[in-house]
Amino acid sequence: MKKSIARKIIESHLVSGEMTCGSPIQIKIDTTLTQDATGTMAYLQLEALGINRVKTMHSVSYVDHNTLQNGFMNADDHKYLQTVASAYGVDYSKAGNGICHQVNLERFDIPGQTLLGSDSHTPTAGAMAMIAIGAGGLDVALAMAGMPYSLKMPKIINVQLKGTLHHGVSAKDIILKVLQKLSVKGGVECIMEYTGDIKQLSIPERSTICNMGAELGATTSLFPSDEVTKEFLTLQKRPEDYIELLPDEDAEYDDIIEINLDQLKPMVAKPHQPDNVVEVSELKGMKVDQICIGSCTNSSFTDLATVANILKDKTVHPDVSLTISFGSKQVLRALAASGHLETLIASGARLLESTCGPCIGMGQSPKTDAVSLRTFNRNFFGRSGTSSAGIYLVSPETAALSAITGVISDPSEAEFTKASMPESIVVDDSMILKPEFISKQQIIKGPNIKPFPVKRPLSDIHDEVLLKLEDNISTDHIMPAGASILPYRSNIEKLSEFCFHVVDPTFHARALAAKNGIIVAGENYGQGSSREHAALTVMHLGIEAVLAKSFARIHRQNLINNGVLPLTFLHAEDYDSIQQGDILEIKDVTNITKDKCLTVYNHTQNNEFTVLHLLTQKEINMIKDGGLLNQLKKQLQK
Ligand code: MIC
Ligand code: SF4
Repeated sequence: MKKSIARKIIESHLVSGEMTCGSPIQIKIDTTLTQDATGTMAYLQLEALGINRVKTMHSVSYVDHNTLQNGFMNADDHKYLQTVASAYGVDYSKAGNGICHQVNLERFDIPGQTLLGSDSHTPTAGAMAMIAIGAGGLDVALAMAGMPYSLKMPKIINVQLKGTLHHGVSAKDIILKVLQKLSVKGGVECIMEYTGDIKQLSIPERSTICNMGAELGATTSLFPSDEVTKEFLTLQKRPEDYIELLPDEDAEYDDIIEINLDQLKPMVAKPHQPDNVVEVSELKGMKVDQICIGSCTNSSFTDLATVANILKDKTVHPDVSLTISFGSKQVLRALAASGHLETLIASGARLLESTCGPCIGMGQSPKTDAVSLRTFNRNFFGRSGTSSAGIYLVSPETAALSAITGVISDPSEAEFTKASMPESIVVDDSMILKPEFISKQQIIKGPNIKPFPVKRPLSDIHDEVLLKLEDNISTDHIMPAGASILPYRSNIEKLSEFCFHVVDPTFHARALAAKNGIIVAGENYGQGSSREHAALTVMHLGIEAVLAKSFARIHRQNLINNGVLPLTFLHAEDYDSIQQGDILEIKDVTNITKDKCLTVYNHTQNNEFTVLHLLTQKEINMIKDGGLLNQLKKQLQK
């Protein structure tokens, strides 16, 4: 068989299983990353596993989400993360060093390796020909403990890029086009492998495309490792990490998609889904209130130097607030050295830290009813912190030009130079602390660090439907982020007060009163972030099962890991027969077996329907034990 790159990497890391589409497989994980907002839970779970130090080739803990602390909570988290990293043999990247995906790309990603990260945009590393997968914190903790990662063998889709990008059209427009074609669930259980006319795309441009593959629901995305990769690694002063990794000629794929770059135009994703994509020309002239440039999608040197080229000798429109967040300290220093930083300051742009910033709602919530243009990857309802605002996702070129004009503007009609990679950069890892292997007693847990909750073993389910939801509910709906909520990521009881808050502010009180409950949802339930907190808070509030038309991959696994049953309707139309408040009984659930459907009896409507659990035997055992940690503890006791 002629092999794709994805197949080659999976094959060389296969621990068990058959590499046929949809079959359960396990792969060896070489490296991991965590970030602070998911990391505290991941390391508490790692501690519970009782190992001495991590068993991966390399693991890094980043602080990039909650950095501008108000109160002691984030600071407590940072100290815990620093000390636990030091105790277990994990590198610790301090706040301000950069966004995890950008720094990992610069300093650690190696072609041909596997990476598991507790952040859904971990596939950014696919730009360096890696199998890089986003997962819940517990899965990452297990990988750090040396256990293989379980997944279903994905379909491998070849995205062939044909032609040349025109002036003003960028990598962001390529991935927005793919999202327009395939939708936010078009990549579920797929790997997107990019080939064709890719030499014109630098590593940061490739990373933009792989990054937003997460919005397709894809397991991961990747590019070959070629001359462009070699140049990038040489610039990063690690040429020894380079290997060539190309697909075999006539490699076999499960599907092929073609994107014609010659015809591609600047694109924009309208509120409130990343696949709600049209050409920028359709919205040309729409007045803009706020523009945010940055995030792990578009904050590289080339992105921000191109922004500076557009802003040169111009000033930001009086009605627009423009912020720029830098991908990393390295990017910021390179912009300073090249003079671009001076241009950005002179234009009136507001410069933020090298962190996620407004992307995760840490500040810069737009004004009521605002139009906010962002170079980010997600525009889910309420994510910005202002429910009435409309978030439009665009390229840095579209964002920068619109910042000057004050209206949505088409960069293919403006004159400017696209920046290329710098000739040289300063490599400075002084903000990455190496582990000192301190004793476990020196791990500092301030009062904000609370133990994580665990579920009781599976028992009969006879509960009220506490919420009935539509399609494409994201983890930002389930467990919102934002500056006032994020400080409680290490305190599930407190965090759960905000569970489903943007959807129904009465949910928390109703769930507490009911003690147990069921959630009913449409397609693609749980898309978006890998935040395990969306499963942990729901579990903490007594939700025993989620019945949905379909699930997003990471969230479904997080539910299973935490003992909550994810059930899929056999006939999607049964969804219509259920009302919020109905009482459902999942018959004989404690005797759940592999490959057998379950029957749900609706006591309120007096009807019955069938649901599928699609669980492996291992997952059934996990659900019966009340989650993976309970199961592991039980095994350790034997
Ligand atoms: C996001 O972009 O939604 C986040 C914040 O980076 C999340 C992780 C989190 O919720 O902590 C993600 O993408 O997984
Ligand atoms: Fe951070 Fe935004 Fe990237 Fe998530 S998507 S890692 S919040 S920059």
